[in-house]
Amino acid sequence: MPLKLYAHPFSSYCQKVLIALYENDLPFELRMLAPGDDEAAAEHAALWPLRRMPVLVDGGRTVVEATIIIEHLQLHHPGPVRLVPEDPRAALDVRMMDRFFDNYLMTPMQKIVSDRIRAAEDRDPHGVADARMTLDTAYGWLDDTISGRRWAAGERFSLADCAAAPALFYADWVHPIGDRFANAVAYRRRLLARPSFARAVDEARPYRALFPLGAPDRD
Ligand SMILES: N[C@@H](CCC(=O)N[C@@H](CS)C(=O)NCC(=O)O)C(=O)O
Repeated sequence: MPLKLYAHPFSSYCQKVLIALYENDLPFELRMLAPGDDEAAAEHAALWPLRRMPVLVDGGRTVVEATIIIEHLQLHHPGPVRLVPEDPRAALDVRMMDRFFDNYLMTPMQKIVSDRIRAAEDRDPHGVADARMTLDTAYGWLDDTISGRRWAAGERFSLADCAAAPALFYADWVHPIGDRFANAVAYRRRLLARPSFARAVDEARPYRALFPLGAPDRD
């Protein structure tokens, strides 16, 4: 039975998993969660009442949370690119960086985006200002940490880079890194050049007009 992924190509967390699938050329069926597709939405809600995407269905098993989906793929569908190192110490470094990207780049980036979708009277300017401060601090930490490293946890592309790619991509759209942090900018550029992420970015291009803050004319 093929892997089935409930996802949308423009979603950052879905891209995180798409990168992992593309890295190892794993075949899967995309069950697209497009606005207005009530049937796909109902299937998704039945699988995961929290209605977050992506959701992976592998045989009889439903797997949620992008990181766990990638760990699941590593365990049950290993390919030539090992995204979670075998050595537990190295794996811990990768998981730490993965948590960093989800918690301190994805989360504030999503806060800024979701705030823009709200009606003007429901907006949360303090929350958005906090999110921007978190991004600034996270950019600075990343800039120091990534210095001398090719990928997030060292020389090998990993789960942490799957998290980093869409997180940095969209965070820079909502709160530009600018020229303050050259190492972080160069790392973002390396991620964009990675074929798995370049493919995910290309597949999401048709949806750029939907970006609530307006997509910049680059990338
Ligand atoms: N912690 C989840 C977060 C997933 C998430 O936030 N997905 C977003 C899309 S990028 C979503 O489903 N948004 C729709 C919603 O919030 O209703 C994960 O790691 O998979």
